[in-house]
Amino acid sequence: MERVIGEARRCNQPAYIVVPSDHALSAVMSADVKPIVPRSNEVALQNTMTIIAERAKNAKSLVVMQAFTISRLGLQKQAQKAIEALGCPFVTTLMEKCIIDESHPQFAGVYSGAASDPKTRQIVEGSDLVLDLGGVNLNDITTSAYSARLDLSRFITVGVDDVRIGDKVIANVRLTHVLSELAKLKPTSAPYRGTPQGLAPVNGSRSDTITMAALYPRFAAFLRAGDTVVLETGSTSLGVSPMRLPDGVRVEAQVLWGSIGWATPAAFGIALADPGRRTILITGEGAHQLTANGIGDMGRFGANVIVFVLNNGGYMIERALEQNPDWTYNDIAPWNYAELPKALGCAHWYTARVDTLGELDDAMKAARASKTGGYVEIIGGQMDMPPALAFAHSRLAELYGAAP
Ligand SMILES: Cc1ncc(C[n+]2csc(CCOP(=O)(O)OP(=O)(O)O)c2C)c(N)n1
Repeated sequence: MERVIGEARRCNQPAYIVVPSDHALSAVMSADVKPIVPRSNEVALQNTMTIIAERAKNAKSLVVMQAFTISRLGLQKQAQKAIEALGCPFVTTLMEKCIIDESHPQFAGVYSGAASDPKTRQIVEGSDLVLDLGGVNLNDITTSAYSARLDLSRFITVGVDDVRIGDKVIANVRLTHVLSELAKLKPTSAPYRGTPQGLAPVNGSRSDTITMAALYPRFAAFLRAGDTVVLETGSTSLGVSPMRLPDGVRVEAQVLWGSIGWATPAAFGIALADPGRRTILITGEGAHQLTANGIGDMGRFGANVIVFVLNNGGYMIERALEQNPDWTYNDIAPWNYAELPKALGCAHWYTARVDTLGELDDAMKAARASKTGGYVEIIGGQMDMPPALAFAHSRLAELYGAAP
């Protein structure tokens, strides 16, 4: 298909592709095909390592940022070994959480520009050398509306196939090989030790309505080793991502592309691909409306997913980031979300619609215990934002010249 599409573009003419009707039955990839990692150019790899070792030795401070490519390529263990050999702090961004457990003593927090914990921000922005493993994507979301103060001349970016040092690019050097070489380095000083952080305390009493200040610590407390949490673009991903999460939790998010509607069918696919883990979907109701039929597929194929839908009366993140929060674009049809699983054939799922913290706590327990699937519609305030979104909101309000 790619060849034909390439030809169509080269000739600037239509192309015709016929797909055999039994194509869908063929294996996507035969089980014995292993992805091939091309070799690195040995000289280029040695040059790279000499430069990194020299820069790391001379740097007064060094920090590692890791990109989502590390987990895509299954390089988590190698990255951890490299970070341990370097002995320096490491941070993640909103897009690449939990690649390495957040209880790791060298973990220094989630970096998101001015919305970061001040200590994390100082570690990243004050570092002489930032070693970017995998090619971190610094976009509007990961930098909290471009509030990052990063001097890119202090970066060494180890991409999947090349290394960028200032203006210089060294080609044909693979990420996996750089990580193996980094793991052989001897730390020049005692390793960094961050202040171990527990999970955020769960707050509020049973009869309280559900605020974001009470909701996100509950999500962190709810998640456990063996869970894969799928975060939809919207206020929920900005609420969950800065939270310290338990070890053994995996996070799937697509901050860079940010196409809403992704997370519901993605959770279905993730649950099918790895039934040994429990898949938890956390989505806003606006994004969910685009692809909510994916719930029917979960029921049909017996994927035991727990779905949390935050119903805050429309597109809150858009209200927060636009000049006029009341634009009609942000209002959506008021569905009865908690009734969707039944309508979509998930007859035995646990479902609930919750307005208070007590109801939420009970629903979380019952959804966790369900052997078929769980669906919890959480009623939230229309402009009750998690801190990272409130930050971006006030920053943009300043730019727009309106009162936050
Ligand atoms: C396909 C697509 N359409 C529109 C957008 C713009 N957009 C980003 S977030 C969002 C609304 C999300 O609302 P909701 O899921 O209810 O989450 P909330 O922020 O309210 O919690 C929209 C419309 C997008 N990112 N992708």
